[in-house]
Amino acid sequence: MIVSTWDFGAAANAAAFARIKAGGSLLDAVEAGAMVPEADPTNHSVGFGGYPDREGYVTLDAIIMDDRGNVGAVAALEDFAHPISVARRVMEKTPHTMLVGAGAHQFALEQGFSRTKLLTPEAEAAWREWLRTSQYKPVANSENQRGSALDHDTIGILACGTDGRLAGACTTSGMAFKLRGRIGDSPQSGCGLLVEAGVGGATATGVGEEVTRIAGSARVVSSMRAGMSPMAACREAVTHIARLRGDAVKDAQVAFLAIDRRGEVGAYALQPGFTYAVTDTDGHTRVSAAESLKGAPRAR
Ligand code: SD4
Repeated sequence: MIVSTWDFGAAANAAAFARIKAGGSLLDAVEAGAMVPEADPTNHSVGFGGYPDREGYVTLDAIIMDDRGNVGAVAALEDFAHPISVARRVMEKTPHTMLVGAGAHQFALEQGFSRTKLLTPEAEAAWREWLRTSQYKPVANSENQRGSALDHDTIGILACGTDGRLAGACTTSGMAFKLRGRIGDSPQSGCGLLVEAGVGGATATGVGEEVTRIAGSARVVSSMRAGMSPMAACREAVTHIARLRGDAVKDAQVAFLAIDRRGEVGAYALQPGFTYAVTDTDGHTRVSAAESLKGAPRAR
């Protein structure tokens, strides 16, 4: 089973599924899946074509992990189109779990990755337009509204083998027009992503600060460890954020997607509009709308 966030998860799942069919591991699969939106210039907040920070720099965050505590991540990485692959090298070639900024950049070069200009003319134009007002107001569900000024399209992808083994990846350029140096939940283990052998995995999307405050994915996995279903665990984490943050999150989107070791999938969001893609063991994909605290899912 492969699950991933938002409508564009369907294309990522297809790449991940193909990788497994070709004999790849679960890690190979989630990396291949994450690379799809990273390479897509119409996706304005993963990899190439991502919206920049408010200084005009595209900075990328990514994490990859298996279910045995092997983790690699990069944050605030510039000039490389596939941060997920650099994150995997951090996991496999260093004793560390995360490299950031200039050090991550140097490491990527040393590992043989080629530099790429990430700021596309379209993203630059959106940034210049944003500079006219410089208003920072994240828009809920902009992931599914291509071209909106505050587009942000994180992909979190989880794969569960027929033997219950798990792997996950999460990659993003973060919130559009963020402060320079800002790092969200996505590359932080236990925030944007966590997978644990014998339990399951969870990933998050939406306003990363709200996820980081509660170590959201770790919370979802803990709830599943304690016996909750993936859906109940996601709902518990969202409810906790709403209770904790009140009015501060009234217009924000935060969503969790989880899978347990048996392949049961669940998701829950703060606002309606969060969608996720599920690919089953036969390779069939469906995109579903998650239930939310603030109302019914939008009809699809
Ligand atoms: C972040 N959580 O950097 C990411 C953004 C995101 O869909 O998920 N966008 O805060």
